[in-house]
Amino acid sequence: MAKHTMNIPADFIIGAASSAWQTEGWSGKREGQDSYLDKWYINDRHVWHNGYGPAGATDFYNRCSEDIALMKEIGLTHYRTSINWSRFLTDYENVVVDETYADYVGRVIDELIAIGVEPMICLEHYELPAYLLDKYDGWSSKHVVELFVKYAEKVFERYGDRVKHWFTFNEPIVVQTRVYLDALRYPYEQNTRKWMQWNYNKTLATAKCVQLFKEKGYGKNGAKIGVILNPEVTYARSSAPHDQYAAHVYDLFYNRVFMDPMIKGEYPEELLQLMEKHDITFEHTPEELAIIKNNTVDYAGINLYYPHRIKAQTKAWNENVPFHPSYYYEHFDLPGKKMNKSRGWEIYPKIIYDMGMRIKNEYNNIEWFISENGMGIENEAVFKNEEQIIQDDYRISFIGEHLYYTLKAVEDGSNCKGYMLWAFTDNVSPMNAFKNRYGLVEINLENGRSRHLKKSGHWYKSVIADRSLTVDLDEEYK
Ligand code: BGP
Repeated sequence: MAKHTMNIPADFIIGAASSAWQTEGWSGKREGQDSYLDKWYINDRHVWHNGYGPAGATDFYNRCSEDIALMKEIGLTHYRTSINWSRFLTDYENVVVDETYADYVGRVIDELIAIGVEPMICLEHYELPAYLLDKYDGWSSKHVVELFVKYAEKVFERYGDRVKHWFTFNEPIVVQTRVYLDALRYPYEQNTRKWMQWNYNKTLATAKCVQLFKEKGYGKNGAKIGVILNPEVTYARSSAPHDQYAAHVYDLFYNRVFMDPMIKGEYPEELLQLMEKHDITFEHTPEELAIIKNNTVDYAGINLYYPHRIKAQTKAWNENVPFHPSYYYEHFDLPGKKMNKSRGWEIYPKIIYDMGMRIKNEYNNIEWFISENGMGIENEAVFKNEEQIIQDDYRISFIGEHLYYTLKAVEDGSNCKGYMLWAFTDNVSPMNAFKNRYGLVEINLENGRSRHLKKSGHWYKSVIADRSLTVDLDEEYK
């Protein structure tokens, strides 16, 4: 173990993130305003840990002022959340705004600004209206792309004068990967071609929102529009060509499928060929590709949690099973890896540095920041001290090491502007609900969802105040 101290640049963001559906709860939600997630929860409550889900969440809808006061206490510079598309409108076709919900969003934004916390707003964090899934098959439909852009316009009109950080989607690949590629979630349909169409339509929707944002001059006051992506830092098991190729293909299907068109304006030729070969090419027009080309994002938030280790696929493909990218790869289980056993994710902080260098070298050193990174731990109550404060030293080490590698990437020239923790308070995860806790602030479910700073909350506060990070590292990666 060696101690390292790093200075944190004055303008470097140290914030925390969350989303609408994972915090708000259903208070005030009207009939017909279910999101896709609400519907999944309603249909399949048994898969949600201990029955908790979006219904109660953290009750942020009623307790936002309390949470914002805690943000002030910690001194966050930025806070990201989403606007719940399914609740922002009462009529998705004619984009009729729900004034009660819109007032609440405005209040959250104003209260954040008033205490010096910069709001960062995502237009979608999986909150696709269930109505649009039922009626148009969700993001399969170009009509839904148009409705999303109309919704975005309503949002920009309302809050564009004060919000400086906009994002179209959080992790646009996730819903369709779980639902249509791997059929792990409601409505359990395996359809690789549909997966690819959703991927494409979300890229198109992002480009159209960027276009609108520019045309209407919402960037004039220094505001920016980007996207939050979750590229998987991918390492091949070995240097052998077959493993290297497997990791390369994995990277094309899961990372470059969004990073290339959204940041560089074009799909990788090799990915287009693979899609052609496996008959999963998305429906598109030359005009749409031109919109994508001319409307890349201003910057990107990158969510990074753990590395992905890949080896070549060795089993023969069952011809009766439709194509899946795992035709080319298998996951590789690295012996001796450090684990967060609660979540089942490997801990390897250098992913942040490696991503930083990749963005610098392969993505025009575009402005970016860590938009999510964090550690979900089960049964945190056992770590309470006599004063009932959770002593989450494991989280302090986790954040410290990851922040260290973020700052190291900055030092080595990557255009990284910040680090945002997932999450500000404990909140609801898809299926895992409140099982794994991520927050700087505990939500005590046994005590009316009362809020309590954890040790990490106090530590984060001192890091922000001192603008300096001191961390013990297992080893120095060079
Ligand atoms: C990211 C999502 C978040 C959050 C986080 C933690 O992928 O953007 O919404 O949930 O992961 O993962 P999980 O909740 O599955 O433990």
